[in-house]
Amino acid sequence: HFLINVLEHPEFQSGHYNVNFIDGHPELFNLKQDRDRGTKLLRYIADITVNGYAGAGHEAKPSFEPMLLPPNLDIAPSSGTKQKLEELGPEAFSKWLTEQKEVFFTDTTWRDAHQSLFATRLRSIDMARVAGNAAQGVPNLFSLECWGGATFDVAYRFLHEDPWERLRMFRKEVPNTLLQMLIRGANAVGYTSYPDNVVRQFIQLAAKNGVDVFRVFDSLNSLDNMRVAIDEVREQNKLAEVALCYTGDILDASRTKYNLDYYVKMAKELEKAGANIIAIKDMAGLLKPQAAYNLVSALKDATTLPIHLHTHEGSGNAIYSYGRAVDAGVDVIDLAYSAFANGTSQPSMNSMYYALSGHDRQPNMNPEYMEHMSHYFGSIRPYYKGVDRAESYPNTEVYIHEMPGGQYSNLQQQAKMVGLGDRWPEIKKMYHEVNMLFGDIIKVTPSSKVVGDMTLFMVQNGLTEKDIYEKGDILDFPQSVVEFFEGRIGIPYQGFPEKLQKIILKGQRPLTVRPGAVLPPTDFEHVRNELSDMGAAITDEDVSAYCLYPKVYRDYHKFTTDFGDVSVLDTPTFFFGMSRGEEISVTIEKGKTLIIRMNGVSEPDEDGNRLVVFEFNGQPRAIKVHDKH
Ligand code: 3PY
Ligand code: ZN
Repeated sequence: HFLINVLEHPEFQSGHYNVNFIDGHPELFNLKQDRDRGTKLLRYIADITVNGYAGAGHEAKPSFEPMLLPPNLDIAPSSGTKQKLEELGPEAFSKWLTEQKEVFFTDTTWRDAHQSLFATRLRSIDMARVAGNAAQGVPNLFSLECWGGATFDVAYRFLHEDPWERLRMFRKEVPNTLLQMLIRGANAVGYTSYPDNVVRQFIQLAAKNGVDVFRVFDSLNSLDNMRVAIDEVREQNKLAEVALCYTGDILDASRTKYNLDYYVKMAKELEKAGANIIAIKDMAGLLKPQAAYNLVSALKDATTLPIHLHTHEGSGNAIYSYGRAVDAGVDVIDLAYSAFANGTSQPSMNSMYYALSGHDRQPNMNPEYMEHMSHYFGSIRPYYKGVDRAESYPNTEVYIHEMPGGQYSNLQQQAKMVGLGDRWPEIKKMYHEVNMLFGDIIKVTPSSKVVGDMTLFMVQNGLTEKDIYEKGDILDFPQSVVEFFEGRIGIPYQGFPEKLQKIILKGQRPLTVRPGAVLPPTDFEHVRNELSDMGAAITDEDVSAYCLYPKVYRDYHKFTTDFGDVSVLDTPTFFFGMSRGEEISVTIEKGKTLIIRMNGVSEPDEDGNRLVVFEFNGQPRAIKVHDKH
C-alpha cells in the first residue's frame, strides 16, 4: 500500500520529485496507516456480514428507522453536583445532600439499565453521541451511573472496546454531574477476590479517569470485604457510597435472617467504616412499598448519612416503592429514561418525575428534554434486538426466586446454551431451592452466579436436595460452587451450612479469614513486563485490566490487532455487517472519514470461504471470510 501511496501522490505523478521525496512527505505513512486501519475494519465487517455477531445469530441487516437525536441546546452545562463536590469535599457534600428538600435522581441508563435489559451491550458510540446532551438538558441529577459492574469486562470481551476510553469520554462530555460507578468490593469489577493492591490500583485509576461516586458493595454483605475499597475511595477524596444489599422481606415476620434490625445494624457499621452515603441496593427488586418506607425511615433515624435507594422494576411495584421512600425522606433514587426502563431494569425517570407532581420533593427538571433523551434511546434500542432479552410485562415471581435483575436474562441465556431453554419455570423454582439449601444467602454478583451455576447443575442432572445430601460425595460440583464453600468470596452472614459444606469440600478446609488477607500482592512491574510483548505502549490502565481479567484482556488485544478499533463502527454495522449496495461512512478519528460500500458476497468455494467485495474510499477491495455455518 505504501508503494501505491507513493505512486498515486500528485507530486510523484507530476515527475517533479527528488530523492528526498519520501522523507519530505510523512503523510504517506499516515495514509498507509489509515489503509491498514481500513483493511482491519473491512475484515470485521466482512466476517459479521457472513457469520453474524457471536451470541446473536446471523440475520440479514434490518432497515432501521432513523435515529432521533435530542435537540442541541448550545448552552454550556450549568454547574451541578460535580462542582458542589469540588467546592465542599466528600463529608460536607454528604451533609449538604441530606439538607436538600428535593429528592435527587441518578440516571442509570448508561450502566445498570442496559446491563439488566440487554446483557450490558450498549456501545460507547451510542452513549458518546448524546452524553453532552444529557449534561446540558438534564443537569439537575445527583449522578450518571455509567461505569463498573459488568460494563468493564463486557466492553473488552463482547464489544471489543476499551472501557477506560468510555469513562474519559463521559468525563469530557459531562463536566457538571457526578459520574458514578458500581464496584463489587474485594471483587472489584470481577467475579472473584483480588489482592488488596489490585483493588486499590483499580480505584485510583477509576478516580483519575473520572469516577466521583463509588458504590461499593459485597455480594455477601461482608464489611470486611469492603474495607479496602472504602479506604481507597476516601484516600482519593471521592464519595464512598457503601451499599447494604437487600434480600428477603422485612415485612415477613417468618423470615428472621434479614430483618429490619439486621439492616439497621449494618448501616451503623457502614457509617463507622467511613461511608459518605448509604445505598440500599435492592438488586432484585424485592423491596415492597411499605418495606421501603420502613427501611428508609429506620436508616434515616439510625445514621446521619444520605440514603440512596436502588431498585429494579421487575415486579411492577418499584415506582410505588420509590414514592413511599420519598415520603420517608430518601435522598436519591435510581431511574432510567423510559425507553430503557421497567422490566428487569430501573423504573422510568420520566414517569417518576410526573409521579411526584404536586409533591413538595419533586425535583426541578425539564420533562420535555427528558422525553427527547428517551426518544433517542428508544430509537437506537432496536439495534440491540439480537441481544435484547427484556420481558415486556411485570413479573411478581421475583418475590419468590429473588434473582437479581442483571442475572435474569443472563441465566436464561446460559440455560439455553446448555440445552435447558424450555425448562425456565423449573429453573426459577430450583434457584429458590438452591438459595435455601445454601442457607438463604445474599444473591448478587458474584454470589448470585454461584446459585445460578448450582441451579443449572441440579436441573441438568435431575438432582434434588435429598440427592445432594445422599450422593454428594460422588458428585462433581461446579467449580464456582466449590470455591464458594471454600470461602473464596467470603463467608455468608451466619456462616455456611456445615453439613453441606463438608459434602461439597470433600475434606478440604475452608478459609477462615477474608480472601484478600491471604492473597499475595501483585507485582505490577512484573505484569508490565509480561505485557511488553504486546508492542504498543502499555498504560497503567492496561496493567489494571490485565490484573483483573488476564485472558479477556489478552483476547481483546489480539482482536484489535486483527480487526482494529471496531468501536468506531455504527451499531447496526457492528451487529449485522452490511447489505449489498449499502454505503457507510466511518469516522476513524476527528476529521478522518472512510467511505465503505459493500458490493456483494460470493458463493462459498470448496473450502467454505466467501469473498466479500467492497469499495473502500473508491478503490475495489475483496476480503476472504470463512463461512462458519
Ligand atoms: C453488578 O455487580 O454488576 C450488579 O449490577 C449487581 O447488581
Ligand atoms: Zn441493579
